[in-house]
Amino acid sequence: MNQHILPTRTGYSACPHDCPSTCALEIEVEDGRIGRVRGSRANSFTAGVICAKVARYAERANHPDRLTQPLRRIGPKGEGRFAPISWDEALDEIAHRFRDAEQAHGPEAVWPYYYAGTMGLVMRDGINRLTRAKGYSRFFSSICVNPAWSGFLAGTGKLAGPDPREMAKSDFVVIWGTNPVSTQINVMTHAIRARKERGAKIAVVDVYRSPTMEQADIPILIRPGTDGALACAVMHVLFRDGLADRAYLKDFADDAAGLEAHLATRTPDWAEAITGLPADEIEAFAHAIGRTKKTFIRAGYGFTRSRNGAVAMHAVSCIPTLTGAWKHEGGGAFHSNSAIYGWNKRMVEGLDIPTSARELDQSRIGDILTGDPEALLGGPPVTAMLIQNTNPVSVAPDQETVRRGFARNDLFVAVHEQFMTETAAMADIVLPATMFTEHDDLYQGGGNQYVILGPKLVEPPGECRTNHAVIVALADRLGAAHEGFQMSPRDHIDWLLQAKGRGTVEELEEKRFLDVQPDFDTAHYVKGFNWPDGKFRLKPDWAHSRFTSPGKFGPYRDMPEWPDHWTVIEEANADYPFRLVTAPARSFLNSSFTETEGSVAREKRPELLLHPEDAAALEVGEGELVRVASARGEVLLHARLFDGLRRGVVVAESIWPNRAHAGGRGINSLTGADPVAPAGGAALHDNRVRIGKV
Ligand SMILES: Nc1nc2c(c(=O)[nH]1)N[C@H]1C(S)=C(S)[C@@H](COP(=O)(O)OP(=O)(O)OC[C@H]3O[C@@H](n4cnc5c(=O)[nH]c(N)nc54)[C@H](O)[C@@H]3O)O[C@H]1N2
Ligand SMILES: Nc1nc2c(c(=O)[nH]1)N[C@H]1C(S)=C(S)[C@@H](COP(=O)(O)OP(=O)(O)OC[C@H]3O[C@@H](n4cnc5c(=O)[nH]c(N)nc54)[C@H](O)[C@@H]3O)O[C@H]1N2
Ligand code: SF4
Ligand SMILES: [Mo]
Repeated sequence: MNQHILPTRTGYSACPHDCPSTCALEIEVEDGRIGRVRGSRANSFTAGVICAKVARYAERANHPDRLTQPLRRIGPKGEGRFAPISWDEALDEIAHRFRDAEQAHGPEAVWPYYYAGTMGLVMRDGINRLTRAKGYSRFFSSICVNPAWSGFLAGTGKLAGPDPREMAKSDFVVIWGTNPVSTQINVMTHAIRARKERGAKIAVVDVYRSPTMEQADIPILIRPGTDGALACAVMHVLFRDGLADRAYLKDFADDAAGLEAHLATRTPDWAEAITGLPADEIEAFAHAIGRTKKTFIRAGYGFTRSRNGAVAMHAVSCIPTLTGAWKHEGGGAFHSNSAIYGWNKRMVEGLDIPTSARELDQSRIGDILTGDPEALLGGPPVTAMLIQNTNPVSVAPDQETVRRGFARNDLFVAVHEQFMTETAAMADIVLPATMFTEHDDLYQGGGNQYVILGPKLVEPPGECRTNHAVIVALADRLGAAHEGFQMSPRDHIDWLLQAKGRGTVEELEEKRFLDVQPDFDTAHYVKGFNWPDGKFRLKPDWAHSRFTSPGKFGPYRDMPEWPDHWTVIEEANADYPFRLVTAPARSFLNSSFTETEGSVAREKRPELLLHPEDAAALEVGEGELVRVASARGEVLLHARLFDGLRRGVVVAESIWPNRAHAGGRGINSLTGADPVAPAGGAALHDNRVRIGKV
């Protein structure tokens, strides 16, 4: 091949992956391919830093295993044999099978299924336009954010908070139930700035000595699912030792006296018995929080992936209300900025098309595909699917049921993917998808405040097409009408920007990104929280959760009326004496990057972190293969002896494909799909298991 046909240039983009950091990127383009990827210095949140897996993105984008042509299954389902077909044949077949499904059972038999493999607003959400236009079963997204978001909303009333860059101006940074070194590296940039420039201490609350806890000044190591207890004991000490800001509480909280009375029995000793964290460490942690006005709590998703996760998130968000930290620059609690964008999604999602079709729960895909009448909401079976940007046959809980569902011969599945994932391998038709550098899209930061343009920089390999192109082509064949199908991705971006008064796509092209951070008073709730009386809800109204979902989920009627340790978690018992957490692996991103050699080489093999004393009691040695079983399934993992855990707690860093494990079953064979109260979602880190020698 000729070298340097085209000169090297730098393209500007956003990382499209499902990560709160949403980094602004600078990408070298050479000979029509991407090369090195760097974090933008001009973007004050990214601040020139990105994670290692995206820095070596060329490995993923230019990978020889990328899908480049449409395929049709030839062997039996799941065997993995496919033959190339043309795009027209593939699209005709999908349209034909969707029509058949509709004729046999009505439009709700078709279930378009997607998630956040790309976070681009056009490519991710456009599938909903087809769903609405055809009256197909709607998609209730639940797997990731619902416990966290419903928990945060319960107190503040709004999913936003202090500018995440203010962490650098804080005097005490508390990283609670997130592992940013692995999952959102830029949080560390700003936290470490506070340490360097202000001598701030960094506390990390986690259930194992994560790569983030390795860097903490104050490690707070607790048992899984006990954050509510820790938060309550902290607040007990704040009230008891005169560290609560009573003037602030009077103006900005609903019922501080009620909470104080409730917490009287939530002592550090009480919490020690639940969390495993010694009472004196709880006292010291509470005093550090109470005596540092500028305490910034960065609350993550990890600690909410438990059956009591929403209650835990709410309890943590109460802490700055007790201390009044919200009112200080560098103080308060931040979880997500999703409420600050306010896009009009009418064109992208076809929101003006009326539909009363059922909304099926993403996390319960196993129950849905195996015909559970309750999960099907009393409606027809699902017999046809189009899947974009997600890999349920690795990532969905209750994997044994999921795999049985996908094995059904009367289920037609089309998967639009970049790689032959485990879900694509179960499909009837596989369509090759573009990557973010190969299409136009628009991105918003979850953990920051930037709107970023991600323009097409290179031509896709082979016959790859965008999500938008596939949706438009199917709409055409299926007779689905909406203006959004006539628009290009660039038109959609322009429409989204203009509808919100954020200029045009040309203007954004010049600027690359927009900082839409709300002003200080708004971000810090200086004029009150987002309720009619402006008061933070210490006593949340769970029955009227502000989270928009098609109803209430899980045992929401049993939720405690005050912040508490809610015992609904899967406590260990005699049969299943260990608590398992399935924390994300640093070099993978969910199931993405499990296809790149660089990431696999770093992660090595699927392992179970096991306390050496637990290992000794089980007579398990370093590296030995162990059988880990829950009530839902079992998996074989190599034991890695690790003392950064409470005894009785084990961690498996994930998400490896099922097929990467001896025995062919992955970590989600152990996890459950029963919904978390009150807004749904999966308790992926809340599992009781037993461990045995193989
Ligand atoms: N490298 C990498 N980055 C990722 C991802 C990935 O898979 N890999 N996934 C992306 C996605 S989709 C998301 S949503 C975000 C999520 O990012 P985070 O907010 O960081 O959430 P989790 O990754 O689920 O878990 C983070 C930490 O929570 C801890 N944890 C688990 N249970 C408990 C508990 O009960 N209490 C406490 N205090 N801690 C607990 C885990 O041990 C883990 O260290 O990360 C994104 N970034
Ligand atoms: N045990 C356990 N299970 C978990 C978790 C956990 O912590 N533990 N985390 C959960 C969480 S938080 C999440 S969000 C889910 C995420 O799980 P997934 O949704 O499966 O996550 P991703 O790996 O981000 O993306 C899936 C796929 O999208 C594809 N993709 C990317 N861009 C495009 C595109 O433009 N077009 C098309 N058609 N495809 C594209 C990628 O190739 C990838 O295979 O997993 C959940 N499952
Ligand atoms: S830290 Fe997150 S947003 Fe930034 S490059 Fe890595 S995966 Fe993408
Ligand atoms: Mo997620």
